[in-house]
Amino acid sequence: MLINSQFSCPVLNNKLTMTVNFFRALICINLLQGCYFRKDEGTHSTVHTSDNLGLRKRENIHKTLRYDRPSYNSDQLILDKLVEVYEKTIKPLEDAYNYNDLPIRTDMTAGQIKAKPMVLFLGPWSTGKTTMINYILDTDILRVGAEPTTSEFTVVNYGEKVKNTEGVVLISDKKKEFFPLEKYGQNFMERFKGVGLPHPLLKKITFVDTPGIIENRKQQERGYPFNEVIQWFIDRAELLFIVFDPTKLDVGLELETLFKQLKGKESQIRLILNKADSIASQELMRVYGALFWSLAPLINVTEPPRVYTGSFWPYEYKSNTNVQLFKQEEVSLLQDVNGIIENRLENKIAFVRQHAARVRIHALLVNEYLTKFKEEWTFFKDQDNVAMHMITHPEAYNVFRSVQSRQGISQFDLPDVKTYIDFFSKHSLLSFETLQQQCGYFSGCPMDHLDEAISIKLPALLEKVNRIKSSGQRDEL
Ligand SMILES: Nc1nc2c(ncn2[C@@H]2O[C@H](COP(=O)(O)OP(=O)(O)OP(=O)(O)O)[C@@H](O)[C@H]2O)c(=O)[nH]1
Ligand SMILES: [Mg+2]
Repeated sequence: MLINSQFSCPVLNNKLTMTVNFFRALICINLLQGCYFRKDEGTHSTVHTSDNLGLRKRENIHKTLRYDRPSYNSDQLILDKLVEVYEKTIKPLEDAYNYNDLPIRTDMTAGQIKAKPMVLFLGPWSTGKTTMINYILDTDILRVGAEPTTSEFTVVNYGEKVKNTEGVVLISDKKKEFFPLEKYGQNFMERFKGVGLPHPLLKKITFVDTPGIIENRKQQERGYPFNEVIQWFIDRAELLFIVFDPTKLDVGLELETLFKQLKGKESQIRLILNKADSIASQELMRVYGALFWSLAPLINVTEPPRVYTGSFWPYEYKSNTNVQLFKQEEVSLLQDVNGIIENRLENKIAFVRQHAARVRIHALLVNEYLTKFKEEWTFFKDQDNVAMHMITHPEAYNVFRSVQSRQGISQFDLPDVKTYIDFFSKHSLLSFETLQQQCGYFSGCPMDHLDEAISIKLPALLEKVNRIKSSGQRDEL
């Protein structure tokens, strides 16, 4: 790698020869500045500005992110246990009621449970999403540019050396987290890729870069279901950075669609007002207000999302700007990244529990349709007609209301009628068994197992995580 790469270190700004690079590497290591490899100039679009700014120091990043954090044996055991709970108590009902064929979300696999936490970068085009990933990882391997640049969903993962991987390869391993993306077809596969980098942070976390949103272009024109793919990543990401450029805040229909898709993930969203040193402080305040004003109707929570203001690229801050604030904001943002590494197990347990609750609602609903069908159908009525009427008019049979009142489920957690019209067009209502029919003398009832997982097993696992963490007795791997 040394032969093809130019070594770049933030503390030393000039281009030097290979020999000199070797010494720079030593100096960098000594200074604990952490130096990673930049590809040769010319093989990527450069991000140098006409201002010819120098490179900034990276102590903040290194100090905050603590790359030397160990991995623990007990973490692996907890994840194994979580997979076991999923496979024994949730999956049987998923399979019995074809949960994965619901038009709304979310598939789950052992690979996803064991996957590293994911940080997803979203937002309008050319706001600096890719530059930000390059900056955090001290590389310039990902292509950036002033025009719409990223056209692929790009997974940035750990690799012993710099390596590009095609989407088909990422998707082909059934045991890995990206396998379910196969369903989005060949066109998407061509717009999906992986980049491996030898950066220690990537042993703990995965970054996913996304194509920027372009307001005057319909996302459908991309040749694959862009919004569904985005939703897949949104559902799985532990942290979502939505990046804005203060010089071009255009909040239009496409961004509005994106915010609708973020429903339920509000606590994991961070808005980033990037390139903040490219405008004067007073103007920045105005833009900050405008951003909130435009986004307020799109975000349905009482607590406003956290906005980070800064300039997340490797060049020095412009003079006469609020450098101190930007540096503090950068530390806070990196602490959020730290947080999802620290809370990986808790988040995974919550993710599986939320999934279990959705599978439960689905199973209860299908069971309710079936029960009502059995009450309604008599020998003299046509089965298909009765089923069809029930599916298209569930309100006439109190299907949703019964589930809601008997099971204490919030109205907002119930899918809509249309979802089930779609679902039953794929699977005949009469092809399913009721929950009761699935109970076995020795094996018990699948719904009881699921309830036990939600109310006992998963909370117990969470408690165990807290106990292990607070005891401080964790075996390093
Ligand atoms: N002044 C300034 N410019 C930046 C900053 N970050 C990125 N840029 C520039 O903004 C342009 C777009 O950067 P990208 O990283 O390609 O933006 P992106 O959001 O990934 O764009 P798409 O992939 O098209 O969605 C490039 O010319 C960058 O050099 C920053 O913090 N300050
Ligand atoms: Mg990009």
